[in-house]
Amino acid sequence: MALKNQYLSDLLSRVKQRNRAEDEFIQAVTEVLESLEPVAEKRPDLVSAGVFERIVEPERVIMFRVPWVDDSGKVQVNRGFRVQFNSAIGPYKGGLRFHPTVYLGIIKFLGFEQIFKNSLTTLPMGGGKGGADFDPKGKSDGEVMRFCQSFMTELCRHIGSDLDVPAGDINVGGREIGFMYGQYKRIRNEFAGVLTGKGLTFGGSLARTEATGYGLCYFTENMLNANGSSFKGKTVVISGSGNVAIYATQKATELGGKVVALSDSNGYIYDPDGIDLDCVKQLKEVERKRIKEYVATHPNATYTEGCNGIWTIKCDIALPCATQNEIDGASAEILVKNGCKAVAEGANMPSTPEAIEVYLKNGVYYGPAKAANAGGVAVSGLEMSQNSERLSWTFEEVDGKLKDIMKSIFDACDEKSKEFGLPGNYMAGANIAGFLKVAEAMKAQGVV
Ligand code: NDP
Ligand code: 2IT
Repeated sequence: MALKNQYLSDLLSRVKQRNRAEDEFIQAVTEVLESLEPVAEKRPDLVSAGVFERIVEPERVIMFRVPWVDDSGKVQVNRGFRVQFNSAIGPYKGGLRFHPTVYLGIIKFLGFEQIFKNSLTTLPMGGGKGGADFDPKGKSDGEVMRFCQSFMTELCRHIGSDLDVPAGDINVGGREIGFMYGQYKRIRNEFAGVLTGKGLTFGGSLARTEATGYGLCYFTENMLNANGSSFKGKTVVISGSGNVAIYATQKATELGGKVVALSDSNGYIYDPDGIDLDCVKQLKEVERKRIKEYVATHPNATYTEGCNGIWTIKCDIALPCATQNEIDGASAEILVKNGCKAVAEGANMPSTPEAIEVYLKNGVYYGPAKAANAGGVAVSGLEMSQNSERLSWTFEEVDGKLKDIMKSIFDACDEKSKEFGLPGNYMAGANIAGFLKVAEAMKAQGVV
C-alpha cells in the first residue's frame, strides 16, 4: 500500500533514508504511518506540532560494550543496547532481548512498537527496548550470570524506577532478571522497582509470568466474541514454546480450545490429542531442552524439522508467539486455505506486511501484536504500582485487572477502527488509538 498523504509519504522517505540498514524498524514505521493517514488528514494540529516527525526518532540510543569471561577463561565481547524511544506519557518501559540476531534495527523496531502498546494499556508508561547480541544457548548458569552482571554494570547508569524500567523478552526470563537485579542493587545501593518480571521473593508481581500468554487469549476471546465466536471447540496452533507460548497454551485450553502444535527455532511438534503442557513446561522451563524431546514420551505426536511448516497445520486460530516475520504471505495463504479464521499475535511483528494483507483481504480476524500481546507490559505496569506502594496484590486481583485491561484494549481498537472508517481493521484501530494518546501528550508538552 502506497501512502497517498504527501506529508506522511515524504516523512517515510526520510525515515528510510536515515535508517537505511534497519529493515525491521522501517517495516514497523511503514505499517504505523500507513494506518495514521486518516489521522494526519483529520488532525492538522498534530502535523504542525511535528508529532509525526518526532515520534519516529528515538529520544536517546545507548550502545555499549559488554565484556565477560567464559568458562574456559576466554574473554568474550557482546554489544548491548537500550533505546529510550518516547517518554511522553511515562518512564521508558520495555523488555530486554538476548539473541544473536539482535542489532540496532531490531531494538528500534521493538522500542517503536512499545510506544503504542504501552499507550494502549491505559497505564502511564513510555516506550523503550534493549538487549544484546548474546546467545544464551549452550551457556552455563555461571556464564549467563557473568554476562548479565557485565550488561547491568553499564545499563544501571541509564535506568531508574522513574526513568526507565526494563523487563524480559526473548531469552530474558526470571533467571536473567534476577542476576541483573542483584547487580543493579549492588552497584546503585538501592532496592528499587527498576526491573519488572522479578522473582516473587523480591518485588515481583504474581501473574507476570503468565501475563503475556493469558492476555493474548483474553484479547483473542474478546475479538472472537465481538464476531460471534469463541475459543470453545476450536483447534489452535501456537508457535514458539517459550514464556508467551506456554501460557497462551494454558489459557487457550482453559477457554475450551485445543492446542495441537508448538515449535522452537529448530522445528515443530504436532499432537492431535492436544498438547500436554506439563511435559512442555518440564522440558522448556526446568530442563531447558529442545521441543523435539516431547515426542519421546508422546507416541501420537510427531516432530518436523524447520519451524515455518507449523503454519501448514489445519487450525481455526493461529497464535504466533515466537519472533518477528515468522508468518510470510505464503504461510498466511495456507492458513486461510485451511480455514483459519483468526490470527492474534503474541510475538512482536510476527506477520510480514504481505501476510497482513492476506488476513485483511480474506476477512481473517487479526489481532495485531501491539494490542494482543500488551498484557505482559500491562502487568509489568502493575508490578511498578505494587513496588511503589510496597504491597503485593493477589493473583486473582492482578489477573482480574489484566482481563479488564485486555478488554479495554480490544474495545479501543474496535472503536477507533470504526471512528476512522475501517471497521474490523483492528491493526488500524490499535495504531490510531495508541498513537493519539501519546500525540496529545507530545503536543501539550511542546517541542521537546
Ligand atoms: P522466550 O525466549 O521465552 O521464547 C521464545 C520462543 O520463540 C522459543 O521457543 C524460541 O525458540 C522461539 N524463537 C525465538 N527466536 C526465534 C527465531 N528467530 N526463529 C524461530 N523461533 C524463535 O521468549 P518469549 O516467549 O518471552 O517471547 C516470544 C515473543 O513474544 C517475542 O517476539 C517477544 O518479543 C514477544 N513478547 C514477549 C513478552 C513477554 O512478556 N515475555 C511480551 C510481549 C511480547 P528457541 O528456543 O529455539 O530459540
Ligand atoms: O514486548 C513486550 O511488551 C515485552 N517484552 C514486555 C515488556 C515489559 O516491560 O514487561
